[in-house]
Amino acid sequence: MSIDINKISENLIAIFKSNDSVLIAIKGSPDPDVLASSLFLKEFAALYDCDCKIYSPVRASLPQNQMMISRLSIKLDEKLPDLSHYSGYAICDFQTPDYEGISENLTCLIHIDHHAPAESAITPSFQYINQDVNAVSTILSGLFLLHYEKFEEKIAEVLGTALSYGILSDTDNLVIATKEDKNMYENISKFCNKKIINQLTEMPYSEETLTMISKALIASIYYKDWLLAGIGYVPAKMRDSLAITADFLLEKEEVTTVVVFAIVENETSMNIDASFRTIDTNLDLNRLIKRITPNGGGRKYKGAYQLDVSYFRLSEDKQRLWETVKEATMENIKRGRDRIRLDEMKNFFDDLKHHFSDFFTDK
Ligand SMILES: [Mn+2]
Repeated sequence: MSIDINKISENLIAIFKSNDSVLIAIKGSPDPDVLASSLFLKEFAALYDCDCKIYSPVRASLPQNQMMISRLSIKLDEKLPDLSHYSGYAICDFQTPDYEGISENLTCLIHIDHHAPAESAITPSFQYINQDVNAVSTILSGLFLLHYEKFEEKIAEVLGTALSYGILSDTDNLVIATKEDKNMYENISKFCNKKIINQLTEMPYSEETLTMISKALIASIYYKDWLLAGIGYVPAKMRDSLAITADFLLEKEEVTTVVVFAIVENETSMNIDASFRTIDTNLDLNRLIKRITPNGGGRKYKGAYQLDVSYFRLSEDKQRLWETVKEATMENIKRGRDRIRLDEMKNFFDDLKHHFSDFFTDK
């Protein structure tokens, strides 16, 4: 079934023209396709003075999805807003238009999907389901291409990027794409920001590394301008992923320094492994790490240490052992950070003192 863009366009425009505000609701963990579709609807509605909010109660779990949200500045509301402000809701990329907590109170105005439809008691004002495409982004790309001149250049780029990535993500980088998906991608990708798409699609991470990154994101705590993440037990073959995770966090989070640590183990040994990454050119990582343990070191921007704790391998309560390691490691790093800052300050005052004594002794 080819996409009847004109029919979709007419219907959506009529809905957005006759409604002042529509709630766009996302079900489950937001993926690129539903994010792109929801964002497109919001911007398209704005052209007709219809104000939309995107409601997404579940936070994105995969790092590339989180990256998509932050790079494209997609505003999501985690809390259900006051429904009395809305004249209806829209839902994309889901088998049914039902949404518990919303359907009871608001009319479903729009439902657009590409999955096999499931039974529902709700009849949306406009429903479009096309199973011959692999993404709602494919359908809405058609709509974008029909109206792209109406969008501001910056918004057109954001939408082009989001929809391109939505198609790529739902088609395994076009591997399972239909002719329609490929055609739309070819045209929509002309509007995308190539740099962002590359960052999103070329994340060279394995499934295991992605799991580690997700764990680190959940476990991370902020300490002043630092971010610390203890991620538990990690098999020895995954040791390198600690550094990759630290790199990822440093790029993504607004901190100067990141430390990711874990207990790295194999059959015969157990080590506390910590990986440091910083953008602070003044930070002497080597000195800081050497103060925590002689079994490590650093240079500009990177550092690491390993501490052999094989002795504790026989401990039966692994959870308790990790809790102890985590607590002690956090404390050591926090103290290391504060101490080095104090040293830097002391050096600064020593210099100042010299400067003044030079001044007074008239050297
Ligand atoms: Mn989809």
